[in-house]
Amino acid sequence: MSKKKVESVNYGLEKIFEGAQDFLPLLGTDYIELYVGNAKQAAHFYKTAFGFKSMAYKGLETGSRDTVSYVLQQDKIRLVLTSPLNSKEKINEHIVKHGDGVKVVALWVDDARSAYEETTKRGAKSYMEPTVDKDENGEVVRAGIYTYGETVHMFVERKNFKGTFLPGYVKWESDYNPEPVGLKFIDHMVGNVGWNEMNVWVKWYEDVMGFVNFLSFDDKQIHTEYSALMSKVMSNGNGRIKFPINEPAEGAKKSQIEEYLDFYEGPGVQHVAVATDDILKTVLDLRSRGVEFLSTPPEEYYNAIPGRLEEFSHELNEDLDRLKSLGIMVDADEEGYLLQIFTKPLQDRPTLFFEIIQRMGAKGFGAGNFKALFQSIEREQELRGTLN
Ligand code: TYF
Ligand code: FE
Repeated sequence: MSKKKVESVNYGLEKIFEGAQDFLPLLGTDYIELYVGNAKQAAHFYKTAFGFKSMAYKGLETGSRDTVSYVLQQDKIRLVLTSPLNSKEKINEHIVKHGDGVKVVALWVDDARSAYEETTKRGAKSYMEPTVDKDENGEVVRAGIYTYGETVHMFVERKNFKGTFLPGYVKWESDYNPEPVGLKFIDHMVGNVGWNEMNVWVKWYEDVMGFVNFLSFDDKQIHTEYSALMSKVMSNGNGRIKFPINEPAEGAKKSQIEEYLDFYEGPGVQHVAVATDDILKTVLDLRSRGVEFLSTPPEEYYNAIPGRLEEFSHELNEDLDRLKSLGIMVDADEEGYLLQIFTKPLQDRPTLFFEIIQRMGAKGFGAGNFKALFQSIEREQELRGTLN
């Protein structure tokens, strides 16, 4: 099984490299923007709990009359928290329908006009035509297309800009600067889509974005005694951007994906996975700051770990008892192992959550942990009365 996974990894990326040219070269994730009910308080939460730093701001003081945005940063990760300042602003509709959630997954490009043209001519629905914002620090070109639900990919070209974040923002200096927790960059971002829609979006990422299907998990692999889902991981040509896409599958009880779709009222971003190179420290810090994680897998799960690592002849650098005491999970494949843990939802609706991941050579998504993970999620669903 793992053998097959590795082959599909190589096949996918080679297909792109052999191809004439990547029509959508992506340099990385630029930022993630959440629409939230109270950006000021959300910014305080992401600083205090997750160790993000104040970076940039726009709002009434900078002449932005209708919206306010706080930009936070930790290493390569930029998080933008945006709220409306009056009832007429369109953002209200998004918040009323979806609650707090990810509106924009912005991608860093060298040429935003070309990215927009190449994707819209392949069928992408436009969100924003190429737009140039300027100030004394230069200019940024941005253009946006819709992906699943009301979620948007914004292409950001910032090669002629030296300022803070984007034109129109001021540097946000704060006297309150909690220590970072060691989050480095975004490893992947997962979308939940509707029943039987996974392959529609797989095709969309192939046709419109030039991505390839890098890994697949069907409901025979991803299920517990109660619920099931299917997932396909899409990757861009250089492998920097990975977007798994989930759809619910029929099970004895309600799939966690269906619960998400009910509460988000449609497709959207389910989780953002952030990489650390010291997950023991990161999770200890996060827990001490009040971040809540899904329940720790049972004894039997941890008893099986040494065998799983031995199967692939990997030696665990971390102390298993410490991993267990923090609830961190371990998965292994031919190439190495990975360590991961999942937060509870970060707002009252059971929608968006974070994953903390440390890759020790493994390129997978923790398939060996799916069962234990989904059982932890089901324990939460049970408490919420949403398993039926
Ligand atoms: O991104 C992934 O595929 C893993 C596993 O609802 C996962 O993090 C898959 C589905 C899900 C939660 C986690
Ligand atoms: Fe993940």
